[in-house]
Amino acid sequence: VQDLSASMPFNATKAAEHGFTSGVAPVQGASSQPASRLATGSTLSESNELAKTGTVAPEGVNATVAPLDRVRVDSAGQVLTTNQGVRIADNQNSLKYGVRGPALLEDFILREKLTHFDHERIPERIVHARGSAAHGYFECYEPLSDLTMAAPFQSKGKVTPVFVRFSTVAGERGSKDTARDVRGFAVKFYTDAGNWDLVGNNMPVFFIQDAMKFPDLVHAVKPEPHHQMPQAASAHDTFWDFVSLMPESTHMLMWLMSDRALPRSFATMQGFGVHTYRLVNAQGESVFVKFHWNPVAGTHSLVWDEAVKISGADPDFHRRDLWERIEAGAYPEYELALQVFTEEQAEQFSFDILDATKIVPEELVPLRPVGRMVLNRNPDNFFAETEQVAFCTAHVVPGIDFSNDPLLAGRIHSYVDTQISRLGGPNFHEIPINSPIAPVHNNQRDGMHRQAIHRGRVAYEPNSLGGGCPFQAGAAQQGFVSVPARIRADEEQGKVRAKPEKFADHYTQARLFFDSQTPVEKDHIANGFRFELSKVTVPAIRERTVSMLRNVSDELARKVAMGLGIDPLPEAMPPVLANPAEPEVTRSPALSLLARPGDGSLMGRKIALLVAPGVEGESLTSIQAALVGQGAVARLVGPHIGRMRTAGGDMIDADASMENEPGFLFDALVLPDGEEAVAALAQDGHTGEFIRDQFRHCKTILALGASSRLLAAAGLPASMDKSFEQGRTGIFIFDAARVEDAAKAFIEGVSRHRHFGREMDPPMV
Ligand code: HDD
Repeated sequence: VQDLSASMPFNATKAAEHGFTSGVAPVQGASSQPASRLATGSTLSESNELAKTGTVAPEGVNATVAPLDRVRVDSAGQVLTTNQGVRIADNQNSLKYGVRGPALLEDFILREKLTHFDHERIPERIVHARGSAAHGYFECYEPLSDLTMAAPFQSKGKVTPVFVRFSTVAGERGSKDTARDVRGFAVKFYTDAGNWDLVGNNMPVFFIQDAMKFPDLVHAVKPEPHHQMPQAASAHDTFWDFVSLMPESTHMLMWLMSDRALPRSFATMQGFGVHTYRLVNAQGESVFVKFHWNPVAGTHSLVWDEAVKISGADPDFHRRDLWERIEAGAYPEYELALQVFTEEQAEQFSFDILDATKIVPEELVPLRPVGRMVLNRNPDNFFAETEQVAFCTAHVVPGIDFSNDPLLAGRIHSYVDTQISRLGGPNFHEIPINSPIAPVHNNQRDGMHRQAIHRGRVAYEPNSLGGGCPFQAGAAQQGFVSVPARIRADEEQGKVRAKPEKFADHYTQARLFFDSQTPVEKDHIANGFRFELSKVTVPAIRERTVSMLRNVSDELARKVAMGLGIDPLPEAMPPVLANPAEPEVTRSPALSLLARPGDGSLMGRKIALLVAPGVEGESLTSIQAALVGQGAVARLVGPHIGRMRTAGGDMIDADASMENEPGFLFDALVLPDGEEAVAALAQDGHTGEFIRDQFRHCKTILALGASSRLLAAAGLPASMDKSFEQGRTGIFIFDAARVEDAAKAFIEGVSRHRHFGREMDPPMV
């Protein structure tokens, strides 16, 4: 074996395969630990097995991190090369015949660079194109082996690495985060028995009942084909044309028009598996299950006017929030809860558990918390991880199985299929973010971009030449065995294209949802319909939707009709099912967003402290310290960024300006004391906008000392004056000398998120 000169580029990964054992530091940063695949196993996933199986992941340590080291590249201190490892002498000029002469075809360095660039984009996801993701772990509370053999649930404290991608549905990859839309909530569990993807949404029901209608739904909601408008919005003719002809979408429309469609952040929304799945134990016994993710920070949403403004000032609002929370250690956390019920119970329900437009009310089957998920690490590279991650509902592990939900059946096909074109071939499971930690051995071979180098001559089974390997696991060795009878089949029916009768009850649960909302939430739902339908240009579609709403609530239908100038109220759309079964539950308080206020913590909340030259420094820094102490992000926002002098002569540094971070980007506002600063702020038109937006969006405002003048100058209604002092409206006025009391009252106000008592429609301010 010839010795490699220390001055030569050297790649330990490759060299080790050829028997070299020594050399200088590798060219690729990732290979600083010699990572010969042959040394550890014959497949990518195998080399990964032990490190990625997180038996223990102490808080702050992420078990998915280490195994990805084999593909991480860090170019610090490295020389520039081509993809073939050839060092590049000049990265500024193409090769020419004379400085003013023609460029030469033989310039392989230029051609490699441009060719690669030309192919840097891959097709975006047909839906859920806009997304953001994070690494984390799932920790099991108690063994659930009586219910399921699924690996993440086998022992108390068991930790399974996860990668979670949140998304909007309709918008393109570069669209805004704060569109009114469903949010995807897709979790990839890297279990030691293979990958399990729980591909859910932040709403527990769906628009349609059968996968046959999915392309129609998506074509209706996407920008209209002739002019490609509107982007990331359902407020247009084709969407409302379709859904108003599909009464099964009514229940989902209630959720979509509610504030659920405008989450404040990914950390403050629920997630749902939507379909009924099955849990299967080692004895092959199975029960039905619904999956729920509940955010520890509570559910919290934006209001529409705020969402519209945010989408202009910061289209990356949710992506930024997720990234910043994780960088700051305010890790998004969710509790996983299950609704478990038997087939016999399901048969008694007034609704069909195979119908994805129905929930199982929590009052009927309570939630059972089974573990928690913490997102504690941002991806290194958006494309490699967030873009290339491939979720598939077909990815289940022993212990999890499907129900006969016809929507789920279509999904089981669709996700794998879409990855093949999106990720360029059938080997997308070998992309590092997708590769399981469980070893992969089978006789599938070749295809685009194959990474594994399969050894030997056997790629078939049965075989004797390979010793019969890889061999079938069978049930005894945790091979996946489908639950034999998924639900009692009606043998007399044979093949049909039809639906069970209960699927035709389109309104009972829509009514349950609407009736379970607080008055504020009901108003927001009506306003959501009003806004969306006001963008519909065809009057018949608006009227048809109102006639559909009459089957849910006349109160709602009337409000919407009034907002659209529809008079008289149209007749109710004739229901498909004249006499639906009596529902078990007619009010479910758990369906209100306000039912889950969370732990009241200020972790991750963004609070603006307005500053200007001459600001009273002491009270300001004391409030700031109190907020930071609660985990809030307290930013000094001035007429400009940078340094300014306080009344006491100290220097402070403004993090943001009112121009670059307007008021609606913050969860709450502190106005400072200091005559000179207040005078300066009063001169700046941004101050009034800042205060008015905070007021209109019902956020907590604290005015210290002289700054109470700014509230009046901003034109807040005089009727509010009396309640300011008591803080009933979430507006607090304090003398700067009482800064400790002020901080206490303000923090309590912020923990309540919003003060809808001062909401007005139309807004007075
Ligand atoms: Fe879907 C993506 C969730 C119905 C077909 N879907 C996708 C994603 C989520 C969901 C979260 C993004 C995953 C990611 O972050 O990469 N989809 C749902 C839920 C549904 C649902 C909760 C109803 C219960 N979807 C659904 C149906 C079909 C699809 C009925 C087709 C028959 N969905 C897809 C897809 C996507 C997708 C076209 C686009 C990109 C991808 O899969 O990877 O295959």
